Amino acid sequence: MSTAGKVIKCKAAIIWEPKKPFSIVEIEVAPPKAHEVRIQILATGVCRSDDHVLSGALAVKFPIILGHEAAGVVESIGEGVTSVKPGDKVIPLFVPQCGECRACLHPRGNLCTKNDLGVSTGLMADGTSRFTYQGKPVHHFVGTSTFTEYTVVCENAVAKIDAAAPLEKVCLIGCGFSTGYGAAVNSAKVEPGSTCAVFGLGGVGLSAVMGCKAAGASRIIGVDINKDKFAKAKELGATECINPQDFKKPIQDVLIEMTDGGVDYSFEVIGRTETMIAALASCHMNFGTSVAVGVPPSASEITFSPMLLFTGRTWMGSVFGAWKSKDSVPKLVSDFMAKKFTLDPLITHTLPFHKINEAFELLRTGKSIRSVLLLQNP
Ligand code: COD
Ligand code: ZN
Repeated sequence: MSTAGKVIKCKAAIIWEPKKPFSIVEIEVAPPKAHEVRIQILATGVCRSDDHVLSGALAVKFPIILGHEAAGVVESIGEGVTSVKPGDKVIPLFVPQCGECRACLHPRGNLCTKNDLGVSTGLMADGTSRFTYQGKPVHHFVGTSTFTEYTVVCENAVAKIDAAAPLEKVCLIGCGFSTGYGAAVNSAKVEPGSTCAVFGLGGVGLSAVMGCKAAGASRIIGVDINKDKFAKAKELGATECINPQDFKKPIQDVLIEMTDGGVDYSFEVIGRTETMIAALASCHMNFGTSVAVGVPPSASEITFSPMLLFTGRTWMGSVFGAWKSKDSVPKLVSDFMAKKFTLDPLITHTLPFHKINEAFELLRTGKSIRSVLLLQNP
């Protein structure tokens, strides 16, 4: 029996307040309004940014359904939706693409103004939520909310993908993979033969390593305080890996020495102000470029010597790998299907949805790269 137009009761993982575990409860998901899409989520990755909300580092409104790296199937569509239809395989987009704002129209832009990052409302465009628990509204997260069997997103925030794509893998294209890989190929535009340093070898950092390799970098130096991350980084293209704790001098001095004056491209993929400065200082003082991918805790500030920039360095940020999301995600999925890159090494754990708290524990203890939670059998 079709569920279109009806309220769906399903399981979702709710966070009631920071520093508390997820509780899986039955919620009600309202039908999609005009220009909205209701999706059955089948697989969702666990990303550090979700954990940033749990730790209190990212400010949001509670109660909330987190999750932003997922894949599923369209259950029903609201009035006026033309780009997807029920039954389509899709990936929700935490950076939407409205196609009309200045960022969408600019050739280099990708941070569509319809996003709900930064100061988040936790609501749909009409200022209301589609989720309720025992009659009370529950907030959305960055326009996606994927830790639920069903979610509702704006049509701008969903991309139709290849019907043959394995959802339990391509869900990573919804955040981690695309963010890191795009930071190298789109934001930095790494050139063949160049030298790169990637600070932080989590799922996003390893994807940046893959991007550097795909772009033809001849030297890729991985930097992490957890040496257990080194083997995988090397498997994916790092030519050497270093642990800042093994050196007495600052890591930027070590990198400058190792590379005769600094790397061509450095990437900060941790989300700490100290490592942002270290990454900036470790690229060549004149022609080096440093890309900030990690977002530091809300309200943190950086003090640094302007000399770091006066000599010619470039310092830039990168969100969702600078991809225009709705246009690029289907192409990235096609590239994955054509074996242009792999996602398997990034997925260290696959768990049923009810083990969500365990998946976050694996992330916090540094034991996982990416855990993928399965909501049904995709
Ligand atoms: N020096 C070197 N390495 C360090 C240090 C340090 N001082 N501290 C931690 N690390 C290492 C950790 O050992 C770990 O291996 C790695 O850094 C971080 O990896 P993860 O697995 O914790 O994180 P990822 O890869 O899932 O994500 C990291 C981001 C920084 C990209 C992410 O948390 C983030 O800030 N994203 C914001 C960007 C964004 O677009 N957000 C919206 C949706 S993600
Ligand atoms: Zn993420």
